[in-house]
Amino acid sequence: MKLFIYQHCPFCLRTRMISGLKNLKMQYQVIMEGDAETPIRMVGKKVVPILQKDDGTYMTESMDIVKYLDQFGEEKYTLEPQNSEISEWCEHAADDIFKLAIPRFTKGQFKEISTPEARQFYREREAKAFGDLDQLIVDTELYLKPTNQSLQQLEPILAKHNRIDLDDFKLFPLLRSLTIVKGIVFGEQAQTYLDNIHDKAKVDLLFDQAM
Ligand SMILES: N[C@@H](CCC(=O)N[C@@H](CS)C(=O)NCC(=O)O)C(=O)O
Repeated sequence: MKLFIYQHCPFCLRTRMISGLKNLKMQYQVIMEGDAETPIRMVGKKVVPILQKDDGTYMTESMDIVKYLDQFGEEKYTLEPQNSEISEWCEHAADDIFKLAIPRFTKGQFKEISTPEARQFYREREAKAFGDLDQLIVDTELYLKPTNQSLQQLEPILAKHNRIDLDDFKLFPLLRSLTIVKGIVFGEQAQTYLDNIHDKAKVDLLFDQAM
């Protein structure tokens, strides 16, 4: 099977996470930002992630791909959540997390933006969605403070969270996105959570390019 992804993309990360957790034999292809032709040829629209199954057919929608890939192998990861706290935390924290992570993604080292044209395309795409990206960086404190507070609230929730379930495919990509943000303070539980899933799923964190 083959996954078409952007390296920075939290939705793509969901699919990389399940593939890694399950040790699936997966090929990866990074689509360049600005390359509309490749995804449109496969699925009729410009979107990632895209899974190409072994029979050659394609699938989109990250959570559908996660559930599909969980069918392989013994151990199951897409279990129904035991409580709603993680999902509620994600909903409450996501806006500020994106306002911190997205402008930094546009400056980061990712294959899909490894040419000046692709980076420019990505900056324009995100500016359309999030507004002035430079201003978001200037306003970092506005989003950093509440996000660090939210991370403190996450600690007791993670302390009693002892198995991977569906909500982790939302939470881990959000926390991984925050690893590109200088000044973010992960509590002990969140740091352990990040390290564990990073190890088990073999997906990269972004601390080395925090800015
Ligand atoms: N609901 C989709 C959302 C995927 C999505 O928004 N992907 C972004 C990349 S982060 C995208 O493809 N944007 C369109 C583009 O690249 O122009 C999913 O969960 O897979």
